[in-house]
Amino acid sequence: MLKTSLCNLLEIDYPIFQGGMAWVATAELAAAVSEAGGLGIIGAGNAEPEVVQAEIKKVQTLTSRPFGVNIYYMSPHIEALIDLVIAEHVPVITTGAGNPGRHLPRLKEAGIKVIPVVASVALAKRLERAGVDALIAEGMECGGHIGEITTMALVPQIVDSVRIPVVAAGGIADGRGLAAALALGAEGVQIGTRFICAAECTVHPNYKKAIIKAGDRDTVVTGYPGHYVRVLKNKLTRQYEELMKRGASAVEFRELGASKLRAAVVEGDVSSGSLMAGQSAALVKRIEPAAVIIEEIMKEAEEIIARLGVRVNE
Ligand code: TUI
Repeated sequence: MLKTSLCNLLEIDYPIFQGGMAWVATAELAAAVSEAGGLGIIGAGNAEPEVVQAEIKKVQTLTSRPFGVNIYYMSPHIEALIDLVIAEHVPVITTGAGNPGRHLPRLKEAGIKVIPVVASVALAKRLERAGVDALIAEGMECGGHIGEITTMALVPQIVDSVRIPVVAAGGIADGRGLAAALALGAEGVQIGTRFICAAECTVHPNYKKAIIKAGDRDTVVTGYPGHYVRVLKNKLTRQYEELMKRGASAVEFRELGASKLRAAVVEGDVSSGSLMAGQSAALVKRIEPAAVIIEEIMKEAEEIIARLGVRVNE
């Protein structure tokens, strides 16, 4: 059976993280993924600490297996969230859109495993020196806030630069992606978009349908330098393109973007909502339980790895 150092480090059965997506990755989804043997992760996003606390408590009632919380470093509640994950003995945190270095001594002292998302070699090296447990190397194929380097190019560069385990993210939705990530030197994968279509994911059904309908060219990157976001094309993204054409200010972009993720997730507004999704959306074919998704990915990866050894020796 396919096991990696990541499974031992985190005491999980399978080297699969579910992305800690803001608004999307609620307790129901995270608990289902953890219960199925992966690492379920609650997405704190910009939520108030009380809301995140309730989600943590809910996961703890639904599963006794390890889970994580993703801390989005542009949140106005960073300090309170760090206090919260320490107080609640959250086993693992992942971090995004910033550098968690200043919080590491306290988090490590509390015994929390810290696994930051990085999109560059420089930050990967700095965070390894600062003492993080593993890293998620996230390529620009992924949904939401993105860096500039593709998964295929970024993962091996980060693997070569650090000694701690690396998790690959961006563009991965099935067993082929897991097998490829392992070939690049990663110890596991983080998957977001496919888990949006998990039966346990609480997003509006319209959001799931839009992902299932998406084809290869249906995502687009919007935003401005330093703040690029990948979403499914719709009326909102056409409005973004207008802003880009006339060189609008960051303030105008922010105003257009405000509350749009909530509109997609809660109201199912597929026209004016921000339907964050990665380029792997086209690989997502149906809604199915998280446990089935994980089983399928593991089975497919194991078969590919077994067959590859034969194929290259023929
Ligand atoms: O964080 C993400 N993806 C996200 S966050 C998000 S929430 C949101 N909501 C509304 C509008 C915009 C965003 C949606 N998607 N991925 C993790 C990630 N982190 N990708 C890239 C980075 C990153 C970037 C710079 C990590 C560190 C970093 O370092 C900066 C520094 O301080 O050195």
